[in-house]
Amino acid sequence: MYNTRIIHKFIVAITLLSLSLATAQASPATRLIKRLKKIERAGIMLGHQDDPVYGHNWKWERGKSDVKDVTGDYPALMGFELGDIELGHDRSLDKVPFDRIRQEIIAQDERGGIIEISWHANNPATGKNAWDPSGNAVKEVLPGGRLNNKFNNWLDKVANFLLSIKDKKGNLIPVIFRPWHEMGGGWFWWGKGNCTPDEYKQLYIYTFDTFTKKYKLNNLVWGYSPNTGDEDILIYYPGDKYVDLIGFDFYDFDGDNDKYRTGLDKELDRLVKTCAEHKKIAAITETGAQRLPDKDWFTKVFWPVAQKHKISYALFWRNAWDDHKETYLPYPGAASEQDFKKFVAEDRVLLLKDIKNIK
Ligand code: BMA
Repeated sequence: MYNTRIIHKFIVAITLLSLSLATAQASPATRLIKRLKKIERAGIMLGHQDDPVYGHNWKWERGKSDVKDVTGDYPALMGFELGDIELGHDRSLDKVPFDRIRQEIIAQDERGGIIEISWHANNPATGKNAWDPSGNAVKEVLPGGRLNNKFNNWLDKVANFLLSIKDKKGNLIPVIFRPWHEMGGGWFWWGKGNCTPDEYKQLYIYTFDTFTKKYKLNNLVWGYSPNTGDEDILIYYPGDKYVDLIGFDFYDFDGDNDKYRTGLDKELDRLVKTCAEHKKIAAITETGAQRLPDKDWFTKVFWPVAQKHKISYALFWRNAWDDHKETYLPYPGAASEQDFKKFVAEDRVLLLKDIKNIK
């Protein structure tokens, strides 16, 4: 009897030890994927783009956030943007210093939050911005194309930034990375009409292989992030091997709440189904009602629909200080401030405090 108990304890100890060794050895990305799945059971994370660097009527202050000013807490997830880093600039296309972005990524990780990264890369064929679709750029940046060297140099700049985000112990900080997003619209050089679906897939896979093999980046949770529409959302899907998360970008741009509600419900339905079939995490990777025209939008438009679906997070787009059209979350004094407080008080809406202890 005595011996059996000792043997049993020994087996339990060995099992626990090997489990913790496995966790310690797992890559930062694998650990983040596991964590996202745990958090998903608790609810939907609130995300906000560029949250701690500027807001509706302020910029560059440290420790400030429109979400925190209204709710008392930071969003669970923060989005950051790398556009213009490929040109060797010190600041992003939204004028945020990349050093500051690095510091905020480290701070968000330290406080137990999650990070998502987007990249509105300039058009390598024309030198204009991401929204210039001309020049056959996708074909030209791929191996054999005349812009392949230039593009490798751009990837090098992005990879080096992603290799520079380390915690105090020197470990790479895991982030959700969703390159070449909204490819189903025609507005980006990597989008519909400007390359074939096959060329798009090659672009995504080339980026994936370069980052994971050449630069050994093991801290990226890869997001495939189409916009919405009637087409199959998997037209440009590079394959299960290259994707951890699928999320769409969908906005309430024209104040037509019914259109947004119906669209969101339909899109979430098919997203969640697709993610279940492909064993991927589901998210709304960009959303919001532009200019916040409706004071009850969060509890009357967004939440009644979003709460019906199993998704990891909803990332609300930025509150630009210099362009008030770009306002997607309330700031102190906004008409929807009280409604937003009600919304975040919902048990299944997660702020930083709700996730920081879910490891
Ligand atoms: C877009 C707009 C732009 C911005 C870009 C990258 O959706 O908000 O003003 O420059 O994202 O953040």
